[in-house]
Amino acid sequence: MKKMLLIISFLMVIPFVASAQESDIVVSSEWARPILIAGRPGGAFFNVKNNGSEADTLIAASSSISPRVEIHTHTMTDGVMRMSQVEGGLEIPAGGEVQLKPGSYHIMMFETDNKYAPGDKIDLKLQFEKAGTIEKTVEVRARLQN
Ligand SMILES: [Cu+2]
Repeated sequence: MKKMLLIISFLMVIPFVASAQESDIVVSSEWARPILIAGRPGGAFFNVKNNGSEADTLIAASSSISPRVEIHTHTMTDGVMRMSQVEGGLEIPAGGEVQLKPGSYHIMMFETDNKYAPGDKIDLKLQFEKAGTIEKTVEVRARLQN
């Protein structure tokens, strides 16, 4: 019985340590588009709020479902909408918020390992210049829900 209590108290220490490193960057409303065919690129979206007094930058993203994850934006070139990687990362201004959404900034996961339907979960690791790595479990949805 004593041994059991010791194990439980150890387990309770872990979440406490994790929350001690609370950052100024808050990622919310995360979701991803369904991936109908394995190997096809998938898109992930979320809001990033910066509660700090200094700007931060989303410099990289990764996921276990993809060997290549990029931060993208849409730009209009000669009347044609194109996607391209955000150069130098995506800046989140001090006290500001940036929305990643369809037709705008988004996370693109290439060479996906499987197909993903609504209700499935995708892990996403977001690396910020100052806030460090923020891990999210992103739910696959048919469309954006407000
Ligand atoms: Cu893209």
